[in-house]
Amino acid sequence: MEDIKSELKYTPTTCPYCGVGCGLNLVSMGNKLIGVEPYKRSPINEGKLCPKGATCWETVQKPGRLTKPLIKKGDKFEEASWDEAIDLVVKNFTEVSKKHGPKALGFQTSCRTVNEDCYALQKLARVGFQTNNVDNCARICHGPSVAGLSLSFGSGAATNPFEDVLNSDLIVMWGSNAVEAHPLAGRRVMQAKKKGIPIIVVDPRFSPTARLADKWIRFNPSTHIALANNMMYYIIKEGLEDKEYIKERTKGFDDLKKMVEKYADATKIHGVAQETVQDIARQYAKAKNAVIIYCLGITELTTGTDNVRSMGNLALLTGNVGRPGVGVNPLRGQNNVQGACDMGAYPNVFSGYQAVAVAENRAKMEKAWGMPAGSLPDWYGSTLTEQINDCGEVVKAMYVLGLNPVVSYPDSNHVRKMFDKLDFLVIQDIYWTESCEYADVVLPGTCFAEKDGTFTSGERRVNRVRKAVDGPGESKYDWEIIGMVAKKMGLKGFDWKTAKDVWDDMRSVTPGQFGVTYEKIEKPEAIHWPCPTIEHPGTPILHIGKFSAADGKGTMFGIEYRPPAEVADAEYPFTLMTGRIIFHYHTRTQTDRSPTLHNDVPENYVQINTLDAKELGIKQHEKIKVTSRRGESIAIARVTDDVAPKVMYMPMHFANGANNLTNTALDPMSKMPELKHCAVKVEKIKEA
Ligand SMILES: Nc1nc2c(c(=O)[nH]1)N[C@H]1C(S)=C(S)[C@@H](COP(=O)(O)OP(=O)(O)OC[C@H]3O[C@@H](n4cnc5c(=O)[nH]c(N)nc54)[C@H](O)[C@@H]3O)O[C@H]1N2
Ligand SMILES: Nc1nc2c(c(=O)[nH]1)N[C@H]1C(S)=C(S)[C@@H](COP(=O)(O)OP(=O)(O)OC[C@H]3O[C@@H](n4cnc5c(=O)[nH]c(N)nc54)[C@H](O)[C@@H]3O)O[C@H]1N2
Ligand code: SF4
Ligand SMILES: [Mo]
Repeated sequence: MEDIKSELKYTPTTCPYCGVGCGLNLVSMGNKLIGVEPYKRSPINEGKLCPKGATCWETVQKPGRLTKPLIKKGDKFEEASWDEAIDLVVKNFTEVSKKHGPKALGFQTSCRTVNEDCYALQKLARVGFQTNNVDNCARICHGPSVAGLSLSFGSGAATNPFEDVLNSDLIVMWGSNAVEAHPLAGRRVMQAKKKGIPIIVVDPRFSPTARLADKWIRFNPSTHIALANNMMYYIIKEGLEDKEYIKERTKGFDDLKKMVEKYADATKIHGVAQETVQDIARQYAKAKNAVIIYCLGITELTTGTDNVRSMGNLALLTGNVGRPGVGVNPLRGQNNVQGACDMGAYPNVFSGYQAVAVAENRAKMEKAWGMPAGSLPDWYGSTLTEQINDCGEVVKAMYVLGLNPVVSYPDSNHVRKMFDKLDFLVIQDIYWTESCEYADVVLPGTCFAEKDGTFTSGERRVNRVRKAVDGPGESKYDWEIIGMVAKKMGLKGFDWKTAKDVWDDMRSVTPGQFGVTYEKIEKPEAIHWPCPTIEHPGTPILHIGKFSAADGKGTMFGIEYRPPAEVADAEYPFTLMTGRIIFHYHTRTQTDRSPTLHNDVPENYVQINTLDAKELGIKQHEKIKVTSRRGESIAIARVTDDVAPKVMYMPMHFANGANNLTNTALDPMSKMPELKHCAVKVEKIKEA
């Protein structure tokens, strides 16, 4: 027994799934992972984990891992040496760039992998190919938060830490199913409830989070702006706005006031009775400290940025930003979605949101990266979604690091068709995915358990990721692979030896994170950026006293309601919403390899209302066909009143599932596709 214990190694690290960023210990014996142990010193989760965190070790050393570079020859993939694979990547990217220029290349960065990998890929795009066509998965997640909160508050990040909800007097959860999607942030909300803090959940669906609420507000899908405007109409009518705060700290009140007058009674749009709207408006405005927590119910629509600004409006109108217990907090999705954006894997900014359009920023980067003056591009690069739509015509070669677009992007048939049009596609993943089939080269990276680095959580906390075991076969660190491409091209500034070297490279050009050293984040509470100097303690709460905008003010906007791009009609009479379930993570490349998680939900399903099911003769758990203008999907019917009549809900996790149906229409400001709203019809499957 003693012997076994002495061989066990505990590696404190950060959960690889959601943006809460829980701390955990990976337990290994030699090079084998054998479990997860609570990490009680982590202030985020205090030793507790959700089903995904607790099983994360089960998903690492499983069959199907990529162990060698693969090159497509004819329609077959063959194992190749690293030399051969990297040569081919360099040859094709260089040729395309020479022939068609920097806009013919696309770089797409994962939000699952460490900051160091994200920084490395955007550096390769910019230094090696002078292109800003580099983006990350935030585009189809919280892109509208970055755009909307920047406009409202001057910074696109969450305003307050998770545990701060305990300092609030009212919690409004709007379009967030935190109990399933961010369970350990959900735990803080449950703790707040135990303290007697009231909770309002605004969601068209009776979600597991809605079950926690004191008040659940069901409204018509995707009518957020109408509902928020209607609330603000009452707040102003009853003089409940924070006049002092509006005067001192904000601008735009008159525009807002004029606009919301048109929403004196918007029940026809949002479906909520006026007494209820009035009641929650009063409750929100009168609370001493009220916090709004929101998520993808708000962002993944063609009105995403305006929905986010509407949340900003509510908070500014009532003086609820800039102190403990208040704020507007997007629950950031992936483990490192905050970080991927911070690292400059974004088409218009370098790391730390330094705009590429500003000549001094480019000059500074050119100097730091050893490039000729005037060589970095100043144009706004192509976004993730635009790169896909431009495949063939404009974009000829693409580098996809840790994303599974065939399953996770809208309209899977469209994605497949566009990938087919590329001259050259590189996919760098840890497992063989549905997207790999469309690649010319597949490169084996390493996952969280096999490398050092950092993930930045949704509260801007830079957490350490520590290596517990070696990656399989000939797999390499993702930043190391990117460095190999750069070095083969003869580029300087890519000879990092460790993850820390990459991090220090990033710090040296990023004023807001200069003070976040590996030494300082050794402690479990880590550091929240901004942290500009080595002595600086970090910044858990933003906007105290002054907003981050140039004039220091928060801005309110008059925003008009717009319906979704595709609404139900006679031919496609149902509204389909999509989202998550607690047991699976995105495209299931990892969670489906945990027997526990797989067994809980092995197959695609769809929620349909009892009345609709009755009308169509659909029985509980019967397989049905759901069809949109773009494709079809087979799913098990879950007949329930959790969704309203004519509204359905399908998890996003399954191949040939929700995204066979979804719409590619984009939010004009953030280029977010409408992943959460499309029109479908339902049919029984005829028995043979
Ligand atoms: N278990 C698990 N947890 C995860 C993830 C995962 O894959 N699995 N992914 C992580 C990531 S990347 C993210 S971004 C977060 C997402 O976290 P959430 O956004 O909380 O999760 P979702 O289930 O996508 O969507 C939340 C709710 O939006 C609703 N909704 C609310 N309002 C509207 C509306 O007006 N229209 C429509 N159509 N829907 C609305 C749905 O009913 C749903 O309950 O979760 C993170 N955590
Ligand atoms: N209809 C619908 N569609 C949606 C959503 C929705 O709510 N509805 N949500 C959207 C949202 S919010 C998001 S964030 C996206 C997620 O979309 P994706 O990011 O495409 O989904 P993941 O399954 O997380 O894919 C990440 C890939 O990275 C790989 N990977 C994990 N770790 C590493 C690593 O360390 N290195 C490398 N090289 N690879 C790694 C995994 O194996 C996996 O193949 O989906 C979006 N799609
Ligand atoms: S809440 Fe998120 S970070 Fe925490 S254990 Fe669950 S998936 Fe991991
Ligand atoms: Mo996400």
